[in-house]
Amino acid sequence: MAGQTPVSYRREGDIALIEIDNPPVNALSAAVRQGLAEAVARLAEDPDARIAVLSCAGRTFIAGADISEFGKPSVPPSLPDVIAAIEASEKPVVAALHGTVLGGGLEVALGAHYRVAVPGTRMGLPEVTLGLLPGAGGTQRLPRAVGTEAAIDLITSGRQIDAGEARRLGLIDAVAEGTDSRAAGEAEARRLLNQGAGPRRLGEAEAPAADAAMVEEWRRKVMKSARGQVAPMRALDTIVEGLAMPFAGGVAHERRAFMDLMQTPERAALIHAFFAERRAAQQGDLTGVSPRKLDRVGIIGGGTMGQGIATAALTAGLDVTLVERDQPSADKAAAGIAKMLEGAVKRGKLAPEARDQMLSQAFRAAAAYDALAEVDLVIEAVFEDLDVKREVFQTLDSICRPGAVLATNTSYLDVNLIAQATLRPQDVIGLHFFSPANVMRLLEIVVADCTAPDVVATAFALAKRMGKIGVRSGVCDGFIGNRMLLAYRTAADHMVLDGASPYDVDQAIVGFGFPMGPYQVGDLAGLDIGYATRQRKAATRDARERVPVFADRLVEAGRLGRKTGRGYYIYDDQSPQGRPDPEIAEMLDGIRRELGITPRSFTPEEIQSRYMAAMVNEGAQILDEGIAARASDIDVVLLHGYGFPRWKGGPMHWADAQGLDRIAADIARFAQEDPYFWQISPLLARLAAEGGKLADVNTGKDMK
Ligand code: 3H9
Repeated sequence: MAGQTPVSYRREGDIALIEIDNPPVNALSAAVRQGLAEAVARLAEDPDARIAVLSCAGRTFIAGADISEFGKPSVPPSLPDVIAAIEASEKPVVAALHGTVLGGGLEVALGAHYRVAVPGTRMGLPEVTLGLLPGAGGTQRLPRAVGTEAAIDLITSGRQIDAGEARRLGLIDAVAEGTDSRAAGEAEARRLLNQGAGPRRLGEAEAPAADAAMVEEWRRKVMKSARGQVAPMRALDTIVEGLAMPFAGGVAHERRAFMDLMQTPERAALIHAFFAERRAAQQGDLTGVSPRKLDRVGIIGGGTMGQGIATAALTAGLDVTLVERDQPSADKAAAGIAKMLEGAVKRGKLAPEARDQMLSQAFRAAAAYDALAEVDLVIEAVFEDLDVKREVFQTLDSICRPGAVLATNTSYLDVNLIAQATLRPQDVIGLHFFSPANVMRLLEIVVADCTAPDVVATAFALAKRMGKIGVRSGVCDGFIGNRMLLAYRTAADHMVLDGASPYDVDQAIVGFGFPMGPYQVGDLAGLDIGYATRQRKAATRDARERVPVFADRLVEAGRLGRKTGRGYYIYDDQSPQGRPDPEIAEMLDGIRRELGITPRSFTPEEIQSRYMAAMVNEGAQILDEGIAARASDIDVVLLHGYGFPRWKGGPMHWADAQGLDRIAADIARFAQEDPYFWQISPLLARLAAEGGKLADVNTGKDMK
């Protein structure tokens, strides 16, 4: 209701109940901060209140500051002031926690005098994952609650802990029974009143010691784990430096660091990534469209991909029938799935009983397609060959019940041609999972010409149920991700032909922030994959296209990457992660001589700018063609499927931040050598000329 505060104050006997109700996650918007400040003032004036319980309605206690307010002018009261007022209260305040108590939410709880949580509550200070550090006293109050080392660990990693660990660390006073956090808070308040307990302020507690050797050790760890980022190290320094000051000085020091980080490109990129991931599911044309029934899933093909998809579906609580060509293959796939589930049990992600139940009741592996007659959705994950896939879909058409969704896991092929193999193309869609499918969060949802809206909605519902991020793509060779990959990989191959070594390229790309360079990735995936694609396209190749002859020669020499112990790198006991192979340089010299190329050197910066320009140019083209609905969807694909460094936000965000005119100028320069490859996307050229941004382009399929 307009004008109504999201914070309520009422009393039960001598206990004041302050409740925040600001769905969906009780973020600390200006109205919540104002409401909290008023509630604390009212508590002071209320003669009948002796203690207060602060709790939240809905699914969670406060999940943090309101991220959507970042970058806008700040509206008083500030969160540090509100928390200081809570802490200063003469009447004790008990924070009653449930859900995910994160960031500013945990800082509010630390400003309260006592903390109690219901089982299942999770807590953390995830600010570094947004390029920030806790800016409302967290860097100074948390160490006073749990000790310096535990605080450094939690703040520099941003990891969440459960109520049990929080209790052991001393972050909370008790884990209550039941699910009602307010009732738990009231019980704690009653107990405290009976004891005659007064306020207990972390801000008045003595600062814990910060052992120099321990801090140095953490500095080394953070340097390694947060390579390329500024926030985690700044957070560490802020904790330690602040603890050497009186509390008020430490908090002021923290505030300055928080404000500095607010201005960084890293903060903008990470918050962009956060909202981009959530925006991907918003599809304007699906408003009011209900997904189809989705309980039983069929999977065709029990290779690594089929096994991963089956594992992800089982873990999501779906019933799974996997079909292989014969019973021994079906049994082998079943064993693989059992192993993957066992891995989840070992990592503590799955209870052994749940695993047993899945394998005995929710899963079966069969050798005949008839087993799929009654499933709601079939995902085909067979060999990547159009004729093979069309045949599979013809069979499915004759077997599956009407209304079943028929999905292909192809990563390149034309989903329209696959759909046309059936008499129900409206039921056909692409679901491109990434390997290992039980781990990778990305799912490209490939919508073909005839795909019905409720089939698209079903695909998004599946993604959500599996805990994956579904990104919609139109049909084209490679969809969003693999099409981009081909473009930047080609730019890398051209540099290698012209004189760079694959090791120079990998190093420069790792230097940019990717976990691996393109040749390391190739070795890991198997070089035969790219070879097969090149062979498939050889007949229709344009004469002006430069062929990476060296890549073909490696495969023809039996060097397929890690699986054969040799690819671009040598893999053996001495160097399991791979070491450069001198034979590669010789081979490349020979090829350059054959092709009449005079080799030249490339600086890391030039390698990065060519690689990125190719990626951005292809992304702009994908956007212009409507294959992706918005630039942020492309960013999500690259972040979650291709190792793009999250703290740079994704290629489209990165390009906007660099300035598109700069990238367009780079492309124009590269085009002087190779006008065939370096054709600038008309959209990119136009935006660069107009001073526009990729982020503002919308092909009209989404809501925002
Ligand atoms: C901070 O606190 C700084 C302070 O130290 C200092 C300040 C001075 N703000 O993820 P979901 C929206 S930094 C605004 O789909 P789930 C989200 O966009 C903050 N909006 O649900 C989505 O909207 P929509 C530290 C937020 O159940 C909806 O809520 N806190 C915020 O899978 C549902 O979200 C964090 O970093 C927010 N803080 O996961 C926590 N949070 O429906 C960030 C969520 O329109 N949040 N929304 O798409 C999360 O990690 C998850 O959202 C959470 C729920 C675990 C809470």
